[in-house]
Amino acid sequence: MTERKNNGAPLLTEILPATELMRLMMLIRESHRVVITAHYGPDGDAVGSCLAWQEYLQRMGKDVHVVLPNDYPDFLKWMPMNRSILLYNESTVQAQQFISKADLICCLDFNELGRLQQMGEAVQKSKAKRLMIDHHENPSEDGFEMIISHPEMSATAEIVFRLLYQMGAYDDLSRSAAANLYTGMMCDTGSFTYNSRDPEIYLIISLLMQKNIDKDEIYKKVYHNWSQHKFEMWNDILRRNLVIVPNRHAAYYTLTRSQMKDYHYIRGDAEGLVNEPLKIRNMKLSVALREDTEEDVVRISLRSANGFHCREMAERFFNGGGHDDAAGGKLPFPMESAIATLNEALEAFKDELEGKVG
Ligand SMILES: [Mn+2]
Repeated sequence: MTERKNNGAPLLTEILPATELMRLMMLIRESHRVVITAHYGPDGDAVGSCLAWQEYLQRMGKDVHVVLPNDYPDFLKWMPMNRSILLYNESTVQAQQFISKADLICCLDFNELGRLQQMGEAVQKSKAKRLMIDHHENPSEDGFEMIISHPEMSATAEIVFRLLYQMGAYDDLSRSAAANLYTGMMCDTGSFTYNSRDPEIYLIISLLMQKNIDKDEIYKKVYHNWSQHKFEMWNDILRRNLVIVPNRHAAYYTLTRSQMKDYHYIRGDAEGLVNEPLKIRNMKLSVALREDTEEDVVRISLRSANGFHCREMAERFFNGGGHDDAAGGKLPFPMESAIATLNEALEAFKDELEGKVG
């Protein structure tokens, strides 16, 4: 097989027009000390895109630190280079130093500084220029030197790959960075089962696999890595806590701190559970109401299908937002009032929910 170079005719549609590409490359060239960050409650896409972007900037000779607002799930702790990540809530002083000395802060996988929670203030105070690379709808224009926003893309990792590819950095991309990018795309698409219709995604996967990543092993590490407690918790919640509202094609469940304690809950244990009720035929909406383990809030996760889009509900009722079919938000304690708010939301959207399945 001949070696593939990306300096010939492009295989992928270019993500940036030439002028924007120049702007990005100038922004990188002019910076020396870079902080890369992602949203609070980092997921596979957040971690994977930060780490791959870090590798590129390091190769460009920059002094780079990935600083995340708080910890990420244990099932991602095998990811190459993840040990270099600094957590703002645990190493605040050191993190603040990196942030205040940075001349460029790259904000990956989120669309407004509020999504950094406590870390947002430090980022706001820093004199560094800010670059957003993200795929959430409606990016805030405020406070960013440059915004690379592509809500139509599967994951921030896909955007990062396309940027690297267009900048001619594919040949130097390491196996580790390829694994991180693959993990990001896999996690944000439920292993390429949603938000993944663009044929070029599979071209990208092919290009990543040519870096010798083991995609089957990555799947196993992320998804078949459960503790027995987690398995039991999922079964019990679905059996005891799940409420199905058949005429509304909706389902919801609660998860309280005391239940989490019973199941030796660790961060990430409930991730993905909210997708389960959508396996019921014609289901349009699934909602999880989970007491946060760190803040006094009830975190709401929404997933939708069959023609209903949950984002507007997240915005109007749960102080949140997100994608059309995967959104989230939060409400103050207690759980009972969160359930009451959910019932109001179900009532407000009843025409769409009760209507014909799309
Ligand atoms: Mn993402």
